[in-house]
Amino acid sequence: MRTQVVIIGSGPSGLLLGQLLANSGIDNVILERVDRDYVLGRVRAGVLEQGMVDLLDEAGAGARMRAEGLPHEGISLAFDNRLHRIDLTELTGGKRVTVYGQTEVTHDLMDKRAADGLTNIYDAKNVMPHAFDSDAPYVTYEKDGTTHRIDCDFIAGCDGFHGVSRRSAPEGAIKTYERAYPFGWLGILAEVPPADHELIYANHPRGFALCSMRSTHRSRYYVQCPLDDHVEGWSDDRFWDELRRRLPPEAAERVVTGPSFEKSIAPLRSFVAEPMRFGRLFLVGDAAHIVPPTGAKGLNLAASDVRYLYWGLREFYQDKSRAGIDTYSARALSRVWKAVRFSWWMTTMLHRFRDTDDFGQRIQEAELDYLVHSQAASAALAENYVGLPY
Ligand code: RFL
Ligand code: PHB
Repeated sequence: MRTQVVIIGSGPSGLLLGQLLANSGIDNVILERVDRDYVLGRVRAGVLEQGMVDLLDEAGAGARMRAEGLPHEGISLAFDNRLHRIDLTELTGGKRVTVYGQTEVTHDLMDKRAADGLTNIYDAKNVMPHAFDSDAPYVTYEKDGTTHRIDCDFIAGCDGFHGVSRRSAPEGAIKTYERAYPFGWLGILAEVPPADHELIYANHPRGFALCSMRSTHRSRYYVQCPLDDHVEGWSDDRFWDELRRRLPPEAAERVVTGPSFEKSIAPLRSFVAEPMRFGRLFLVGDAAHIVPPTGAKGLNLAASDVRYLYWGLREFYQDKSRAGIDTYSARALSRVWKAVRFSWWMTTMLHRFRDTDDFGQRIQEAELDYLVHSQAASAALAENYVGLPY
């Protein structure tokens, strides 16, 4: 088989890139290690920057998001037993974010791809990129006991943090930067109305908590927990008790409890691989970088990578110019590092660290106090939260 671009991974990065390329007449095939339902079973991001919203529209997959997504004009920081609202829209001259689950984004993109008759090969095992340092790269994979080969012009590694693409980069050509955090997030989904109409990020002596949502009747909540905790140790009752203890009374009394239908623990990590291009292989999204979820940036960074690569490949095919693909890595990384910094800062400011002494504690409190009372500091948070320009 031959195509122009082989995309490894059918998460949001791969699906969005594939759709934008196909809309521009650039042929592509997506290879995915697991099946469609497994991909759709992952519960992850919930907050979309305007750039991501615009890209979904441009891909032709934005209709349901427009109808069902919740526009949010602010967030609250909770500390010192009360809520402090940050007016994102006022502080950024009219910008806002959209609350719409990653599962729904993925669903919409998969439906669009299927409706357009584009090729998505699920259950592709042992996917392997080859010869990407030449002008004739190809990808091999196994399916139903047979090895297949796809020849192509380019390979897009959209296969997440544990994928094969980054591991295929020549040793010595790649440099990685990493920070692991000494705690995780325990998250639940429940069919109950959210505690507030906007998100609440809480700093509390017992640990961080986040009140989020998927719709007006479905809530997503998180609490900071030790990394070695197991979900089996967290009954729903224990979760709701812990959540309410970490929220100020005005929010805690509005928490509606109910049975959870998803519960998982995620580790927190900052990670960047440089560069994001190796000859004709490009790394996109989580394959190249991970941020802790505190800033809601992971999926949105995947979207900005996709946009830069899509522009670059379009220029290559339509204008016969290599300028876009040659600058892809530098442009993407410049935006990535700013989001890495923001997510690290939000994480540091909002969580309890085991080794924080009294001094560190006071600094955290002073930072939060300054943040909500200084227009300049609030504006800097808002500018980053709604998303820096592409
Ligand atoms: P994905 O979603 O991991 O998709 C990669 C796909 O590649 C497949 N794959 C392979 N396919 C073929 N061969 C192989 N060898 C393969 N290896 C892997 C996988 O099966 C998968 O289908 O990466 P992508 O597309 O780059 O998307 C990135 C986002 O998923 C991620 O950044 C966000 O979910 C991060 N994130 C958040 N981001 C936000 O922007 N806002 C948020 O509010 C937000 N909240 C979160 C989050 C991530 C979380 N977790 C669990 C990590 C909350 C949480 C709890
Ligand atoms: C979510 O709704 O899953 C969510 C929202 C905001 C974050 C992280 C996760 O910062």
